[in-house]
Amino acid sequence: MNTPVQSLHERTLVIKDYALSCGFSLVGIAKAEPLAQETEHFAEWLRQGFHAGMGYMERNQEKRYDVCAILPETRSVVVVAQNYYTPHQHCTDTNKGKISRYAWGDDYHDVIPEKLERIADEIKRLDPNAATKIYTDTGAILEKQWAVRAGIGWQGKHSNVISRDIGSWFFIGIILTTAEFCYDSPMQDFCGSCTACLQACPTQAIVSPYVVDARKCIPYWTIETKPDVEFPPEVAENLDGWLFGCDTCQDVCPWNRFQKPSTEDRFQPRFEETTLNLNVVQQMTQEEFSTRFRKSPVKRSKRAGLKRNALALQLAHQRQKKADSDDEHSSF
Ligand code: B12
Ligand code: SF4
Ligand code: SF4
Repeated sequence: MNTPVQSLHERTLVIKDYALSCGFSLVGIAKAEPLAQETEHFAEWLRQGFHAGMGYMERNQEKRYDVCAILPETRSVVVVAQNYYTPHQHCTDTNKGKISRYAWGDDYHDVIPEKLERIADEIKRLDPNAATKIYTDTGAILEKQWAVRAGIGWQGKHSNVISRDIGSWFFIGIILTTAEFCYDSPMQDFCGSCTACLQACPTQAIVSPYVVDARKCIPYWTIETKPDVEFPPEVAENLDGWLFGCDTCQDVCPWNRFQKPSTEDRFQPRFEETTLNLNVVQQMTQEEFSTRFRKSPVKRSKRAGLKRNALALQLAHQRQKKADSDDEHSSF
């Protein structure tokens, strides 16, 4: 029979070992306290309009500030990191558009929750009175800030969380619980004087260190906007080959140089493709789109959205070609 573990220290070790055995690369636990400074920064981000058309970011501020507004009497925030790095690269063919690394395989919204539920069940086995609630990009929670507080990593200047062990190619999963554990310390910042991501961003979306303006960020336009929304010229002209999402700021980060491959097979690129032929996208029927992207993050853009993205890239290539040929002629 399973007996509840009594010591807080022992219980913490058991739950951390269990999370790692579920295939997560890192696990940390933070004390559930109001996120005072973080929500101040968040409010400033909203005031500046950096959330673009994501109106949902304006709602439920009390939950972002204090997780007890979600689950009363939450004591602990268990944070896990799911590595999604696979050792493949993008090809540079201009007839193709790049898919962001996180979207090469299955949708993490399908992969991670079942594993989080298993950890939540284990917490309830250890503490039968515990209540739990799981999240992975599914609610009004400042996931990156909790990852920092739980010692998973620090928030890089590109605003993603970076681990010294596995870089930044990971998703964050969260379990709120009323159970008590021993707590980790926040991770210190290891960006130092580096500014590689700010310099590499094709649209200058990292408006100052740690602050991303979604109005300029390629993933916002290629993933989050409705298919009938046109890209502003400064984005359309600087897509840098991205058809869905964008990885440039993480590609250049020195902390991603020695990434370890994910043990989760579901994140392997579907059909070994990391880019898509733009003409093929343009001709895709709804049936082909639904079959190809079933349970893939790419389905979020819808067929019409992906076609809009492909057209924007094709037009950008045409403009570039014309500019190159004009240059050639003017040099005679
Ligand atoms: C909205 C959102 C987006 C938006 C806005 C991006 C953004 N940076 O906020 C868009 C659509 C653009 C986006 C894009 C991406 N996203 Co996104 N997104 C989210 C979501 C739903 C909310 C994030 C949020 O709260 N943003 C609000 C802003 C204010 O928060 P912030 O960027 O952390 O800003 C803080 C800093 O500016 C800080 N700050 C201000 N000044 C200073 C000064 C210092 C010194 C410091 C340290 C901090 C600091 O204060 C702010 C608030 O605390 C989360 C899931 C979740 N619920 O948390 C996923 C999430 C952040 N996304 C994720 C991913 C993977 C991506 C992409 C990589 C996908 C892709 N390849 O295309 C890109 C990355 C783009 C980028 N450089 O940020 C992952 C990140 C995992 C990780 N390792 O960090 C998350 C956590 C989802 C998940 N569960 O895994 N995303
Ligand atoms: S995801 Fe792309 S557009 Fe957004 S901040 Fe990073 S490099 Fe810039
Ligand atoms: S590229 Fe440099 S500044 Fe940007 S997140 Fe990585 S280490 Fe930090």
